[in-house]
Amino acid sequence: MNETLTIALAKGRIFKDALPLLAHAGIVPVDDPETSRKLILDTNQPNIKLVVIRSSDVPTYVEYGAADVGVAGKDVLMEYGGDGLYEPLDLKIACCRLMLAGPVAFKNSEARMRIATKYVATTRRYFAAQGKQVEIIKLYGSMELAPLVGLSDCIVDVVDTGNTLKANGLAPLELIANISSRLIVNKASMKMKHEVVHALIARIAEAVAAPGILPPTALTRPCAAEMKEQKRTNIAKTPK
Ligand code: PRT
Ligand code: MG
Repeated sequence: MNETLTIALAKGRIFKDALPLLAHAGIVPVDDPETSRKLILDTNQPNIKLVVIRSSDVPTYVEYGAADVGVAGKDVLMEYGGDGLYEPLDLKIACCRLMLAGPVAFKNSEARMRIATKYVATTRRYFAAQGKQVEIIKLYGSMELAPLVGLSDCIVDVVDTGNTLKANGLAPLELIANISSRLIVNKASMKMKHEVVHALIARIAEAVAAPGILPPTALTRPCAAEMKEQKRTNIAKTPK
């Protein structure tokens, strides 16, 4: 099996959490992306390379075939949209919740709400489905600052422990989606590199299901099954 395979990953939490899954599939990077300046990392397998890119760029690389396979947060995939990718596997890593959040005393009145977020398309879809008109302000980071300086009423962002919200006097208001990272596959690679891609998916699926391979944090975070059913009323009461 000599086909080459390129896997796109973001450094940081996704890379860290994906490492044990890749290791189970026999793939170990030779370089550490946190210390290396290389953007294409060799692995112990000569035909498998890792490209380390911004997490929001992962779907683009995979859809256009610059990478065969990638790992991306469901938040990023929801925002990216379209059906240009296969998403065969929930990796249950980098779990968090996509939430509407706002000042602790915020009351959602009839007035048109102003929301700061980097998830513009997802936010628009979420409120459109409720028949609500909102004003959306696109930001690229530090969303939590926006309500504090009067830029917006609320924010839509991913929340993990809730500590960042709390530290800024904000509270979770509505759960938009439970988020975990997904394995995504280029459509042509799924056909043309069938054997190697399917073997990889199978090994990684095995690792996700096996006890003791995912780091404990990935399992104890809120994408664990019990949180999936949690209603938004509970969420508002549970800063965690
Ligand atoms: O940081 P950069 O702009 O380069 O890109 P990125 O933010 O997309 O990358 P990264 O590595 O920060 O996140 C990659 C993916 O991890 C996201 O797409 C999510 O699917 C997932 N993830 C899981 C998170 C978090 N948990 C998380 N807590 N992504 C971001 N955060 C941030 C959040 O934006 C907020 O600022 O952490 C802060 C909140 O954390 P708590 O623990 O205080 O609630
Ligand atoms: Mg980040």
